[in-house]
Amino acid sequence: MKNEFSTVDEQDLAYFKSVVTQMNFFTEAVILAEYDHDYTEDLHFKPNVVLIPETVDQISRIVKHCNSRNIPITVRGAGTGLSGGALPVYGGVLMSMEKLNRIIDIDLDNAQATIEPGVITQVFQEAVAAKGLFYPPDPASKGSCFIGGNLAENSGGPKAVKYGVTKDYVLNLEVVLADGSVIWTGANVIKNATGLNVTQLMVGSEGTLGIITKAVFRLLPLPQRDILMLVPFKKAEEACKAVSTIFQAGIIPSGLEFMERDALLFAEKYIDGIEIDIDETDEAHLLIELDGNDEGILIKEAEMIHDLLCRYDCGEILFADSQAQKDKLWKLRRSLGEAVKVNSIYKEEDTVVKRAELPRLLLGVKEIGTRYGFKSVCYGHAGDGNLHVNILKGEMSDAEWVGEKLKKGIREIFELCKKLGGTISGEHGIGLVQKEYMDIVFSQREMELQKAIKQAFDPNRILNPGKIWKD
Ligand code: 2HG
Ligand code: ZN
Repeated sequence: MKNEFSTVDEQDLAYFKSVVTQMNFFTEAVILAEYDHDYTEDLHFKPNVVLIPETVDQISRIVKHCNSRNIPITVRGAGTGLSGGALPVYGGVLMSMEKLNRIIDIDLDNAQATIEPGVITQVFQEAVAAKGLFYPPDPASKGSCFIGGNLAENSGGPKAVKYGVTKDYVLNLEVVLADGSVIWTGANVIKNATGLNVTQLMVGSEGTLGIITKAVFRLLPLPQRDILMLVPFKKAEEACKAVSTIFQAGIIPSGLEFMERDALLFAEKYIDGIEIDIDETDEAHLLIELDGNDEGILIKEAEMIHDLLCRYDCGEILFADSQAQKDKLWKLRRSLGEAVKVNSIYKEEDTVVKRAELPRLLLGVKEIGTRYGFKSVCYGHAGDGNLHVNILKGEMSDAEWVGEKLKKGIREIFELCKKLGGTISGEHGIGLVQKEYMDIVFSQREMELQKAIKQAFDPNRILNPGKIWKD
C-alpha cells in the first residue's frame, strides 16, 4: 500500500469549511489534540483538520473531494477503540460522527430500528428497552461508545456468549463510498439470499471500505429476569476449566466473564465506588449471568451451575440479591479495562480461542510472559474463549516497550492462539496495532484477497489508510 498523500492546503480547508460550516470545522491545535488519540495504548497522531458533518450529503461531498485530491480520511466514533482504528496515522481529515446521533425509527411491528452511527450504544439499548425490545451487544464502554464504532469493529461484550455480536443484529447499512456515492448494502429483512453480503463485509471493516451513515438492526424481546453470581477460584486455570462444563450441561449463560485477581484489585484501587470482598488467595473469579423470562427455570439453572462448580476448587458463590448489587458487580467488570489503563501504560491483546482451550491459553500467556519478562493482567469473555491479555509496561524502559523482544513475545501469544484453533482478535479489531501480526492467521493468498476487496471499494486508499493491512 502507498502512504503518500496530498498535503491539505488552504483551498481544501476552504472547501471543507463551506461544506460543514464554520462551527463544525476545526484546525486549532487544542481541538486537534482532542481527536488525535483513542483508547489504544498511549498513541497520538494529529489530523490536519477535524470535520463534524451533520448530514450524509456533507459526508458525500467531503469524501468526493478527498478522493479527487488524494487526502486521507479517518472516521471516528467516540474514540473508545483499543486497536487504533480511529487514529489518523497519515494526518488529513479526521471525520467525527458525533452529530449523526439520531434514532430515526423504532419499528415495533417488525422489531427493527434505524439509527445513525453517532448514537451511544447504551442510549440505543435504553430507547428500545423502553418499548420492550432488546439490542444485546454491550461492549464494556457501552455508556460512551458509538454504534458506528461497534459496527466498524464488530464489537461484542459480555452478552455475546448467548446473543452474538454486532454483526448478528445488522440487517442493512447506508454507506458513503470512497467516490462519494451513497448506497444501501441490503434490505430490511431477516432473510436475504440476494447477491453478495456486502452488509456483513462492511461490519468489522474498520472504516476502510466506506463510511456507515445509517444502520438497520433487528431486535429481540427484552428478557424480564436475570440472576448474577460471582464465583471465586483458588486457581485461575480451574476457573477457565469450569467454563465449558456449564455449556456441556445444556446451559447458555447470558454472561460468563473471567477476571484475574490483579484486575479486580486495580479496579478497587482506581475506580470510585467499587469495593468488593476479594480474598487475596483467590487467583480469579467468574461472573456468571443467566437471563430469561421464567424465574423457576433460571433458579434451576443457577442450582445446576452451583453443583457443577463444586467439582472445582471454588469458594463460596455470591448470588447478587438486589439490582444495586448486580449493577455494582457489572460496574466492577466493565471498569477493568479503565482500571488497568490508569495503573500503567499497557498493550491489550484481544486473544480468542475455542472455549475449551481457554486453560491452555491462559497458562501459555503466563509462561510466555515469564520467558519474555513481562507481566500480564487477564480478564474477558470466558464463555467466548475471548481473553483480554493486558501487558503492563510497569518497570519496562521506553526502548523495551517498543522493542523487538516484546513484539516477539506478543507474536508467540498470537501463534499460540492460532495453534489452539483461535485467532488474534475477538472483538477489538486489527486497526493499527495488530496489523503486523496478520500473517500469523492469514496466508499470502488470503491477504491478497482481502487487499483486492479493499482495492475494489477504495482504489485511491483514502479511507482509514494504514489499518488492518501492512502498507
Ligand atoms: C472489555 O471486555 C472490553 O472490557 C473493553 O473489551 C472494550 O468496551 C470496550 O471499550
Ligand atoms: Zn471485551
